[in-house]
Amino acid sequence: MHMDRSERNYVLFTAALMIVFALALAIGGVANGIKLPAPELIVDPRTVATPGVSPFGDPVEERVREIAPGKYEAYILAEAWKFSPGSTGQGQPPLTFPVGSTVTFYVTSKDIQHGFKLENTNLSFMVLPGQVSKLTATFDKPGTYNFVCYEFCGSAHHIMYGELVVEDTNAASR
Ligand SMILES: [Cu+2]
Repeated sequence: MHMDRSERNYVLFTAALMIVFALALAIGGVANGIKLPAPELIVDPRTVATPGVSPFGDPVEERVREIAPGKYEAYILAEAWKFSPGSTGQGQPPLTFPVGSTVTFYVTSKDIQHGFKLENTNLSFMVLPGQVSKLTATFDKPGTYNFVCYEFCGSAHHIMYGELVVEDTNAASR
């Protein structure tokens, strides 16, 4: 089969590019430890916040729970335009953990697509109605971290943010 030289070059270039992309994925996943959030659970966005149906229906103060010493679960419900808990600007309690805690976040939306991005960390994931996003992180530095919705979700998207406080327990007991 005759193949024009420039066409062959394009085919070779494309094949080489795919190898480069595959390597970049492998390096990103293995060497840099990038974890993709998997949909943990499929839920019905219309009922997910109903008490008794899922942890997202629990009283907002009880959605952050210690499951073992230093290990926490946080169930955060996103909606236009707040995170519950977390959105202190809209009357929600902040997410509070002692320093050194390992936290597994479970986040879902009860209306439209939102995002969850914790400032100054690599913690970032999309929040979709109907599925629960899950990601685990450890907080070694005390301080207040803000998190924002990074998917445009309507007229008040810019006020959709929350606060995560990592408390310095050593300083408190001194
Ligand atoms: Cu949003």
